[in-house]
Amino acid sequence: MPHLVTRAEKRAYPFAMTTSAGTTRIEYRTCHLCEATCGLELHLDGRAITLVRGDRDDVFSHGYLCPKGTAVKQLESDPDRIRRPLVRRGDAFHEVSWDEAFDEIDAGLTPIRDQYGPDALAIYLGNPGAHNLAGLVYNRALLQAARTKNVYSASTVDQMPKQVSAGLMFGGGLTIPVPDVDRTDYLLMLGANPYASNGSLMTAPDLPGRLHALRARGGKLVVVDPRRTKTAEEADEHLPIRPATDALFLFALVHVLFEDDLVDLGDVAAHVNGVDDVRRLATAFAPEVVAPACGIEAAIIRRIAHELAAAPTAAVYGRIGTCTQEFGTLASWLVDVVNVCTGNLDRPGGAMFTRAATSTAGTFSNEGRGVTFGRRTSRVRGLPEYFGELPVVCLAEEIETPGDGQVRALVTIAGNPAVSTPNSDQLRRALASLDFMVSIDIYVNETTRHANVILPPEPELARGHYDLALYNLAIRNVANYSPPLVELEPGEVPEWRSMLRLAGVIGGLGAHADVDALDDVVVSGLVSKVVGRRGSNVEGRDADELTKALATRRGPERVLDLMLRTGPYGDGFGADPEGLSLAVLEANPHGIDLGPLQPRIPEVLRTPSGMIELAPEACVGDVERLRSVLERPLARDGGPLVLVGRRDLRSNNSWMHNLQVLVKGKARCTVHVHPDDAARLGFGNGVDVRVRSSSGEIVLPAEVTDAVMPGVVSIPHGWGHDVEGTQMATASRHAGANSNVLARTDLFDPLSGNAVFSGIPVEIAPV
Ligand SMILES: Nc1nc2c(c(=O)[nH]1)N[C@H]1C(S)=C(S)[C@@H](COP(=O)(O)OP(=O)(O)OC[C@H]3O[C@@H](n4cnc5c(=O)[nH]c(N)nc54)[C@H](O)[C@@H]3O)O[C@H]1N2
Ligand SMILES: Nc1nc2c(c(=O)[nH]1)N[C@H]1C(S)=C(S)[C@@H](COP(=O)(O)OP(=O)(O)OC[C@H]3O[C@@H](n4cnc5c(=O)[nH]c(N)nc54)[C@H](O)[C@@H]3O)O[C@H]1N2
Ligand code: SF4
Ligand SMILES: [Mo]
Repeated sequence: MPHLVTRAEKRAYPFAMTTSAGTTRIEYRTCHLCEATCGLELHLDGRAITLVRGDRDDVFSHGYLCPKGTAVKQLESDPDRIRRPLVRRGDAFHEVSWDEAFDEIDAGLTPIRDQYGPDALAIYLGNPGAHNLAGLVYNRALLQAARTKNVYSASTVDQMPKQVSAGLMFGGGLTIPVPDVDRTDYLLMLGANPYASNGSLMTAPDLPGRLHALRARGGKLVVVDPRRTKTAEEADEHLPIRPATDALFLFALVHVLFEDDLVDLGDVAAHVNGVDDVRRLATAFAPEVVAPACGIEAAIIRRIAHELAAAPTAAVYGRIGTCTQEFGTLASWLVDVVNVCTGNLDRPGGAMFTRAATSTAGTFSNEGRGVTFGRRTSRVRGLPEYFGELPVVCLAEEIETPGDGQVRALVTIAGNPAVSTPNSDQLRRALASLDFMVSIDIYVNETTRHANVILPPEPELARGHYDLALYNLAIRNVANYSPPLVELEPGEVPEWRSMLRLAGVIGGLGAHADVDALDDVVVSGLVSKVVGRRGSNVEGRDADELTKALATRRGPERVLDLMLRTGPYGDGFGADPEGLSLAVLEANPHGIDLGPLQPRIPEVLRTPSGMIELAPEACVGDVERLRSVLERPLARDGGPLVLVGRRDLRSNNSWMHNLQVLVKGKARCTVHVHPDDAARLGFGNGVDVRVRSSSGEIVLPAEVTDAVMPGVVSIPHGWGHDVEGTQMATASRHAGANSNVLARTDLFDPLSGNAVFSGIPVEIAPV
């Protein structure tokens, strides 16, 4: 256990100083805006943020922050934010009381459910919910109350392929190894741009600094990306790759590792099944065979394989570019196949498993049950469920297709599917046709404008924060809790309370269910589970005793305290007086560093065999499909141009374009086109072009640049704010165009149902 600040020391916080404007308090809080979990130093005058700085004493971020972090100030005070519940009458929204809002919801949802059954209600959970304690703790209660199979989330436009491959290989959908960035000698990074995005499925504040340090200590960074990104520019080597061919490239690496006798499983050797199957499958993917499709020379592929094998430690890391493509699961799988084959899985400097303070998986003895998919299927297309949710590429058709089980009502929480998911034109029509819709959100935007009722969360600073999800994927074991910094004002309701009240309506308890009683049910369920769990640090203890010990807290904090205390570093309610609890985190406002990652195999594995499954059946079965792309023509040989996305440092998917500080300057929603392609198509820089796919078309300015490889065009997602009926004045003035009008619902990764954003065939012509 590291040194913990004592309670007495804690009383020194927050210190205050007086300014002409009043009293400025200094408080510390983890930024909730991306996966990097930076510590912020906030200067507050009453409720107002007067200054945002990086918290230099934060145990993980050491003072780093990005321009979005400072924009918390503008976000909290944005005049367009919804502060009170809204009810739509015709095209206009009206503020109502919370009771009126819930009466409206009850009157709208309950008859639909009574008449058509639970599946008539769909639920869509968006990305900010993964950065929000309320969402992480209470989404489940809502889903349990709903009992609908129509559960959708941003996961199937994001990381579902990695969850599926991790589930198949290691037995758990979040058992995802992360690159040990701080100790590795060699990092091969595919489909990620942390200089813009600050890391994903790899929680690490200041990745630019950490990657710089990697190189400064003599390590090597290789970036595989169709675009020359900032990360690629900062790397030792950039390998432009044709979109959606990562699995071919990775298979070729595996091919060379076997062919040249470089495979060495290292310490995990005794825990690996399927090595021979992988060897056999890789024979078909010699570098010379895949090189034309990938656009990477065979000699380079061979060299990279040798470098990976020779490096003292190395890690392969793939992110969104490797997931949102038609071979997302294969690519995600092969990333870890290479990690295993080079002996880098589960060793310092390689790809390792985090041991989060709230984790349960792998911290107790348990027979692995592995993962099962397809327990339910979508009604129209029969696509299988993954980890309890259906692919969001099915959502519009489930709303639009008449018949038994048709979706007639929708709840969205912290999501903007109208912009963030494929075929936006179709989804827009579908949303408009719903009988009833409820959203919990901070804006009237492209999605929530269709809602009958919108419920706002409390201000960010009025709630506690703990990155329950992201700390599971951190490159160090860390824990940091941020308490609420301001009081709720009359009329403000915490998001968790709205979620439980909504769960009450959906579960048939009416509009006025006792939220505190529902919360007690949630907690008693969790307590009885953990005392019944073999190997837990409170196994066999009296549930009432634990519940009493938690009684001073409510809501997400109570659940978090339970998770911390029964987690791998927990105090076990007295079992280990030195252990973690929420009180200990409260006394440590800059967080607690629980140390570098430690090897966790075999304890982390939950496959039925208890082994790493290097050749899961589902992946093996998909290899033939991969071979078929070897025959596809390239753009220069008459094949289509293909579309990829891109992210910008001052953006956050679709929802931070209403902040002037982040959108000012040159318009960023442009299509990047390589000079050769622009010349062939006959247009120049700055010209408006029409980009068309089989699902729709958009018009936006061309930016001719060799930062994108020939045959590939790039458009950022999350734009297109020029639709009627939204209330985002700044975003509307910087509208851009919605690239997901071009994304198709018939293009997805068949192993995970994940949407395809990389490699969509498009046509471009000047307007
Ligand atoms: N073409 C293309 N499309 C993509 C991607 C891509 O790379 N290319 N990336 C995909 C990825 S990785 C993701 S994660 C998805 C995101 O997909 P979504 O999560 O559906 O969309 P966001 O744009 O993140 O919208 C977040 C919503 O949450 C609201 N919000 C913000 N804070 C809060 C809060 O505290 N509480 C509540 N209740 N609401 C809040 C915002 O107003 C907004 O409506 O987009 C995907 N779409
Ligand atoms: N500033 C900012 N930060 C963000 C977000 C944001 O919108 N803005 N979104 C957050 C979210 S929700 C997520 S999921 C993360 C994502 O974090 P990252 O995964 O780092 O996402 P990107 O920055 O989009 O980088 C993806 C890269 O993949 C490349 N690419 C596209 N297709 C392919 C392909 O087929 N193969 C390969 N090898 N590369 C390909 C793209 O050119 C792009 O440079 O970022 C998070 N952080
Ligand atoms: S990198 Fe992410 S967590 Fe850090 S300040 Fe920027 S948005 Fe916040
Ligand atoms: Mo994401």
